[in-house]
Amino acid sequence: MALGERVYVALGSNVGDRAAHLAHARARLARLPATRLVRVSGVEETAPLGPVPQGPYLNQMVLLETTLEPGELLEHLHAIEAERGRVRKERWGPRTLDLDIVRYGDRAVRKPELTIPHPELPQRDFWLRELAELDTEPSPRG
Ligand code: A4P
Ligand code: MG
Repeated sequence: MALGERVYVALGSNVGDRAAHLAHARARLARLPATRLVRVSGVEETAPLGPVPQGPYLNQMVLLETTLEPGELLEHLHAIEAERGRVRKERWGPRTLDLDIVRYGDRAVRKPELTIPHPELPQRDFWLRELAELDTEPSPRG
């Protein structure tokens, strides 16, 4: 049974044990209140985007179903980032864990602290690939 909105959350890490940061995020997202972790994309290593010199990222996207409001979900995402020691220094700089809301059902949000759909979506090939992967029905067994 569908539970709330279909929400796509992007995971990114380029500092420390990147795979462990993503695994922590997946485990925590699966345990959020009023939320179900529906599917996860493959993990992909990507060259860093943007003006700041930094190491390569591991990126992944997950599909959630949730009845949380976007602002509530964002608070949970910030808490999970903080658990991995995320420090906000420069925009687009290196980070242990970044959790971005890419899409939230069909909703559009334009607030200073939250823009949905994420404005970088059309520019990020790996996000578009991961979205397509999550939207492809798993092939039937056999
Ligand atoms: N915020 C606004 N909209 C959203 C949203 N849809 N989801 C606000 C999540 N947060 C959103 O973010 C700054 C503020 O954005 C948050 O407090 C939230 O209220 P931040 O995480 O502190 O800073 P940031 O991540 O540096 O900025 P931003 O604009 O989120 O950048 P991105 O898009 O996260 O880009 N290269 C590769 N290969 N892979 C990456 O994943 N990521 C970035 C950061 C740069 N280069 C990368 C990657
Ligand atoms: Mg971010």
